[in-house]
Amino acid sequence: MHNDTIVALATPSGSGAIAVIRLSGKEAIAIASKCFKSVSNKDLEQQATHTIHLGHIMEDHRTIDQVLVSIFKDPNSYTGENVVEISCHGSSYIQQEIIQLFLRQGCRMATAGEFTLRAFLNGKLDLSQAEAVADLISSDNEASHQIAMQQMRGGFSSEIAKLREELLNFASLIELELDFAEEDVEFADRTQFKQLIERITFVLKRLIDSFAVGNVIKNGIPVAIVGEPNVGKSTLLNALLNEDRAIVSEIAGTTRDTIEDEISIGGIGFRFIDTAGIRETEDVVESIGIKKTFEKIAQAQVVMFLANSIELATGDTALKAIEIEIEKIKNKFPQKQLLVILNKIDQITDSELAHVSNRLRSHASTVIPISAKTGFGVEQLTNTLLNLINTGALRNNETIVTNSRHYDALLKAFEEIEKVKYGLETDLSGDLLAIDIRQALYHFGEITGEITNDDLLGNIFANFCIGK
Ligand SMILES: Nc1nc2c(ncn2[C@@H]2O[C@H](COP(=O)(O)OP(=O)(O)OP(=O)(O)O)[C@@H](O)[C@H]2O)c(=O)[nH]1
Ligand SMILES: [Mg+2]
Repeated sequence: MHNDTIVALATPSGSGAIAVIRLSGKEAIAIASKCFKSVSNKDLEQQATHTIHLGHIMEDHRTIDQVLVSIFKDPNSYTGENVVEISCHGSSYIQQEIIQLFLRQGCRMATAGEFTLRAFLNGKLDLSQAEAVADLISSDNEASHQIAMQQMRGGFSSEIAKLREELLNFASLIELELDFAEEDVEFADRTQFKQLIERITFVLKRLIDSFAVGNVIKNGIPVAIVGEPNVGKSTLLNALLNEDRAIVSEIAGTTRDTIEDEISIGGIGFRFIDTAGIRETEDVVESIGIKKTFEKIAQAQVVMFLANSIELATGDTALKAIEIEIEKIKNKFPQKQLLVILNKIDQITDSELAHVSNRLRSHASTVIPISAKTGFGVEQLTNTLLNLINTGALRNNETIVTNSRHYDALLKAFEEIEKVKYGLETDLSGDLLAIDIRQALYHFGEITGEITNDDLLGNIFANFCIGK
């Protein structure tokens, strides 16, 4: 149990209409009460839990602000300790004055994530739920929000905890057999045990596979926009983002550095990367930009290759050159999902368009005609993007792993379970089997926090903001 009382600003720093300052610890209510004068002369310490009180924060006879104070009593609070939340006016000056006052009254400044750490240590949340709190705060689109909420409700950790318990049961039975080694008895039913291992393998596999989707959703799907100079890459970026983010001009080589921005489409975060047009050039700055373009393609999951349909409609030479370019990208980045986009179709005839797209379809499975300038076809493009991303698991509300620490522990648990499985098939002696089971249990425990150490906790909570 922590003896000190911590204080921090829970709302973002800077000024706003209202700010919330939070205290947690044994003395939280007592300390707040010393600095608070209720309008109806109530003594805070005598008030019931989950009540709100209007009054003033005072230092001696000086009034700092008029505030609302909410109190939550141990154990019915976020941290499981006495908690006081003070809603004050949101000037940075007032926030600082109040916090300083509480520090003088014996509070300590909270470290990053310390409120949630205390909630974990007091059994209010398990570790993966605590981590979901951080994800929830940073979620900025529907998909990442949905995943964080699900994890916070405990969906994924309760599944793991249940399997861990069943496994623990078998571990104890097998260890019990060891005590009766002379009698050669079998307490742990091997058939049932094998079935459990099958089930665990299935669940672990599904969770491990979900990480690919989860990771992408959490960080936004990187989409590189590439193509020759002047084909309209920056115009398309602006159309996708719905704002004038990149400079557009008729001069080839306008974009020299990469420009990135994120936007949520259909609830999924996409990170579009506008790149410098690829061409042979003597210009040093431009060639650095082009080198960067290739690096960006390497990082992207989807490559949108833009071509200027006006040029392609002029004849075979231009078409052949583009076909070679497309093949080059396919060879260089065979793993990437490639979309070929025919831009500027507002300037060509329908029959020209039919001819050009037919030719390019033999090189790429998806060819999308658009006019970045008028916005024609951009919606079809975003729909195609959404369909490319396998979000089936998300739509089916399945558990998705987004945290690399969990992923790591799941992989290790999987490895150990495979050993147990092999041990069962080869009639491995009980003592060796028990060791592998214990190892698997260890990695399960790492996820939910049954097994922790200070370094691990320090690492996890250091990524939180102060005041959470
Ligand atoms: N008619 C027409 N013009 C377009 C279209 N899209 C872009 N343009 C024009 O093409 C020119 C080049 O557009 P940008 O978006 O700057 O091209 P870019 O590919 O980013 O060029 P770099 O940055 O130089 O590689 C500009 O004059 C645009 O207005 C389109 O769909 N139709
Ligand atoms: Mg550009």
